Amino acid sequence: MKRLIIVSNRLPVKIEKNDEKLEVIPSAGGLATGLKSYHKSNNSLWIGWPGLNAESRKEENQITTLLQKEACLPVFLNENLIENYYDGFSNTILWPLFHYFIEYCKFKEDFWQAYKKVNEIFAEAIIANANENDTVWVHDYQLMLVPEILKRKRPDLSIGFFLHIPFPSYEIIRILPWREEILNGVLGADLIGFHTYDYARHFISSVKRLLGHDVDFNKINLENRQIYIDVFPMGIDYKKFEDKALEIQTKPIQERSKEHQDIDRFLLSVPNRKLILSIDRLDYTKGIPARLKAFRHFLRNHPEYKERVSLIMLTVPSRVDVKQYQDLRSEVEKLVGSINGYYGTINWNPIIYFYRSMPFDNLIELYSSADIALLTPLRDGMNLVAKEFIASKINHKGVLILSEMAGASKELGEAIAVNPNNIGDVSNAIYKALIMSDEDQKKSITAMQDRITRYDVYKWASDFVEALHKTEEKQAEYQARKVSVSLKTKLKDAYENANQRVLFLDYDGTLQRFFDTPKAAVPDAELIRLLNILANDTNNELVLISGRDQQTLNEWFGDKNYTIIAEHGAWIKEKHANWRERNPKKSNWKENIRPILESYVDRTPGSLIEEKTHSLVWHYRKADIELGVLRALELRANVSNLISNQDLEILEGNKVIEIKVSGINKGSAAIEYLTDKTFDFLMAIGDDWTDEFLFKELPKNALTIKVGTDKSAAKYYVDSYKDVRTLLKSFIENN
Ligand code: GDG
Repeated sequence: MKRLIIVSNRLPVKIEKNDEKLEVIPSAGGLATGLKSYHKSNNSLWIGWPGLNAESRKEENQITTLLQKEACLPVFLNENLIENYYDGFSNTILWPLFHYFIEYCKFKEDFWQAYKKVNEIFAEAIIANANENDTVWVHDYQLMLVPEILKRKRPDLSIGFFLHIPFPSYEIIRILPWREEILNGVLGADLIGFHTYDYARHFISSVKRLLGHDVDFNKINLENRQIYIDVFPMGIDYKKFEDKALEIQTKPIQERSKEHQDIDRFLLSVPNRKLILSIDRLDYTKGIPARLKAFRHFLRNHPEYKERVSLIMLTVPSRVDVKQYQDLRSEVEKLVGSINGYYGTINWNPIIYFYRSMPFDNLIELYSSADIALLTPLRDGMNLVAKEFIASKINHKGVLILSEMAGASKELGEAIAVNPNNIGDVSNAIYKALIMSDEDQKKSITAMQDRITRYDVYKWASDFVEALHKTEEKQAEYQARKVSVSLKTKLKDAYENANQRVLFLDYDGTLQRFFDTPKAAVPDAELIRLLNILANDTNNELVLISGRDQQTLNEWFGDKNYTIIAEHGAWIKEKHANWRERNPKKSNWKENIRPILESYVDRTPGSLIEEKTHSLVWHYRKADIELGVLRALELRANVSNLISNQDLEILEGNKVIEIKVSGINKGSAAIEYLTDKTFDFLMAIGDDWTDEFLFKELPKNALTIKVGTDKSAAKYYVDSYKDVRTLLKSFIENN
């Protein structure tokens, strides 16, 4: 049976050594808390670092045995690797960069080497434990190279990757010295998931710009595979929070925990006292100093709230060995001290500060008792605390103030959204939250609860895994139609057994690779030799059928004994005959369209116009890819208005927009060519959608082959022009 293997830097539990005794303790952090519940109920295996450096082989074995009970498998890393891979590359390069804290990045080669090494170690551990066709789900920024290593070594595995932190804009990722390696690493996956559309769009844009891959909406077309990109906003274990909140609230007062009773007493000691809560790891991305300054601004501007409102701030120690985190702690503690010192009274501390983590029950007590959650990260992949606060509000009272820089803000539209950098804005939001009516609180809390209860962590995880299986099916369908070794033999047999063969071959992208400018794609000697041998066989008719202009094709192949169909069928030169225009039509339509295309050339650096007898073509292969696509859309809309009453049409090819006289296409040209001819072997090969006319119009028994991974009417697929050449070569080789 197929099994799911979850892979992340940390396991959902960590091993600690207390008094020489090994103990299993739940891990903190968003990924671990979120996915743990799904893992438990799905019979999966979780591979990750156990959080402790084993001192001996014996200890490693003990840890492995302890973790087996949790369906976990440890990856052991030594101290030096952890320092360079985790503290180093992951947390002083990728983490700050992806959260737009460029000034915190330290680009060090040693870090990179360790990151590569650890990713290899993880991949090896997966390979050693994965059965054939298992599903592997790799998590987060520490393991971005793992998908590529796995795909290379174990192509049978179905691989998903999910990034829990933001994916930054192209302008940021391009700074990274190892940007191509990181992107290629992730592209080993079959499905890549992000929390929000913005992150997905940044990723796609970086892949297009830095690697030059073709992207078709949310699908990246590599030469031999398709990779899907999608958005899966991570949810929480809603029921767990709701049930615990219910249990806590219905507990008789005397049975409540000491902490809970303290909170109750604190709130009751002053009439209408309010509690604001913030919970985060102590991390510079969470915007803690700015939040404190905003609270100070609020206290200054609203003295009427003296002794009536307190901010409980739980900051959980994190990455304590990294200097920026140590500096941040000092800054936060200084600010807390100065605010309490200035505004506090004998009976009241405006800020109640904790620097530690708390047991789950205490966390829920805080969530349920707080009137307001103030969550103001400067950047945050999602922010699960926001969702947990909402889920714990079983009495529908409470207000969420949420940074618009947190991924969660996309789903929690009813929260008070703030720009965390705008201290006045946050201070106003606090006031607004304090005076919000019960009715309004209920309305927004209920709306948010409805949403996050539906898309909880189980739904999130099962949606991802299901989408990954669907990708597998799509890949399988593509692979099934791919010209395999056995199919190649069948095609060769059919070729050899036939006496009257017709081969329709497109040129660019089919027989030849793409170049920056169309003129540069001159046929090489090897190709000419191959085509000549095919054409010289008296049983063959070789038809070059291309969108290219007639002059160039004539220059390149005019003296050969091939039939040439140029400009998508506007011109034909049958073997040994002269060129003939198929659908002569004279008009001055170009004079109206050319200036428009010229304006696009002016505004889109790198693009150019090509003129053919019956068409004008705008090429944007060399332009900035995103601008090119945008302009192509614009141009299409512009021109379609203009040509609506004329006998013209727009064709969109591979990085080209062609405006041409209508009714002329490769399909009709091929059919006309075949009239009165007999044949017992018909093959057509092409790469873009102008070739689809050909695939659709040819008789049913034609062997149609598409180059590339796009959806096609062709019967079979090959990956690239190289495979086309290999296939054709196999026809003329004697075995
Ligand atoms: C990363 C991304 C993304 C916190 N303090 C205690 C405690 N927690 C739990 C919370 C929550 C989790 O830790 C924190 O999750 P976040 O999502 O807020 O933040 P990160 O750890 O930075 O997580 C983040 C997440 O991955 C998931 O994709 O949302 O953007 O940065 O579950 O409840 N739990 C306990 N005691 C504490 O003191 N028991």
